[in-house]
Amino acid sequence: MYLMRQSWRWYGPSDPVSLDNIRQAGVTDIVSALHHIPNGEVWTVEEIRRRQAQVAEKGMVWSVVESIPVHEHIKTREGKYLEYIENYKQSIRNLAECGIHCITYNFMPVLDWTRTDLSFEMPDGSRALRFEKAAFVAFDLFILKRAGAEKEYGEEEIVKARARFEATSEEEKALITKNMIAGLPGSEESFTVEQFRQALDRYKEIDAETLRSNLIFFLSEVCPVCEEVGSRMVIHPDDPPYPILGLPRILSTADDFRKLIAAVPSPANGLNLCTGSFGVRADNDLPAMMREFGERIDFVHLRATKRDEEGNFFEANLLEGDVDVYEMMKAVLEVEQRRRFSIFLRPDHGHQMCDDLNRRSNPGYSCYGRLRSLAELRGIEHAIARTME
Ligand code: CS2
Ligand code: MN
Repeated sequence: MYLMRQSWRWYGPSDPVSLDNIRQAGVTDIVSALHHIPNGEVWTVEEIRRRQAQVAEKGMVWSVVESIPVHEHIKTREGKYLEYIENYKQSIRNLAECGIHCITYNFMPVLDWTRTDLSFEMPDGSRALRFEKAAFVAFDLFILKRAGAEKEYGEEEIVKARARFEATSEEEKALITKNMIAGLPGSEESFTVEQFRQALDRYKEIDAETLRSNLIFFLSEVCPVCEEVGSRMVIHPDDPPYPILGLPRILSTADDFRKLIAAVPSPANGLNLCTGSFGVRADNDLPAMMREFGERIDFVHLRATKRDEEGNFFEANLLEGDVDVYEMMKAVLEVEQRRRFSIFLRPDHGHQMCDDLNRRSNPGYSCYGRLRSLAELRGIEHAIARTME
């Protein structure tokens, strides 16, 4: 049987969760990135080997890169984008030389994932990440004061956002601002409000079709290199999976990925199916996407969000959200047997729980919370696999 490769994101030596702990969770494969190398620069073989050795010393393998960040100039196709693409190719070659062939990236303008609350208290006392619509709209309209923003919201949304803003302390406003733009770990960028406005401005003339064609250009450059060295680029979906702050979005639905394959059919053009990100939209059928795109999915993020009619969502306990984890795992197992390939699968964000609550951790990347998810995933996989024997 082909079972998942039990994977875990480790930010490197500064990650508060140690490799010793990770190993005890049953993890075999590490997902990591060289976060200390500035966006756009080449990852040298020497730096890659250093990280690999740290992981190998603890009996695991660095198998997946998450992510080589795509420089903003590549997304907007301006400035030194050609040079950054060449550097990207070189990083792909260097990684392949070290035996690492699965490369995650995203093509979200300016921000990686976005949440208003990084410490939302659940009824059981654990803490989750949350996107609160009214707080988000209040940030956009009354803190960022983005020109034209009010045209993008309904009347009722604006009324709610104003009430939310007026009832919010200065301290909490500062916190929401920080959560929105101070850069989450792995996003590599961090802004002041003024810098953030400027960053958004660079996308004024870039609509979704332009952004998509910039992605297609980027892929048509790097995919041939991947094919040469046997690697695959797996794109992470937009989070949340719809336009925000006037920014275009191009990887929020199954159809978005269909378009991408039609434009760049190379087998190196792959998908990182993140159920937490895609799952925020009720119209994304995740197991169906797994089955349809399975040949191109080498890496899966398992996480479940819970949404409501107002557009809020929070990251729920794995088995209590909107994602049908059982159906999803079945689809993963089917694809694995069909392909004769073990997919890298990691718990995405987890709650802060137990001793996580007494420690600092990267938002979403606590130890116990993810351990709980991984344990549940292994149980589900085990049970399904037994019925398939
Ligand atoms: C991650 C993303 O924490 C997360 O949600 O899945 O930050 C992901 O690493 C990037 O979008 C991939 O480029
Ligand atoms: Mn994800």
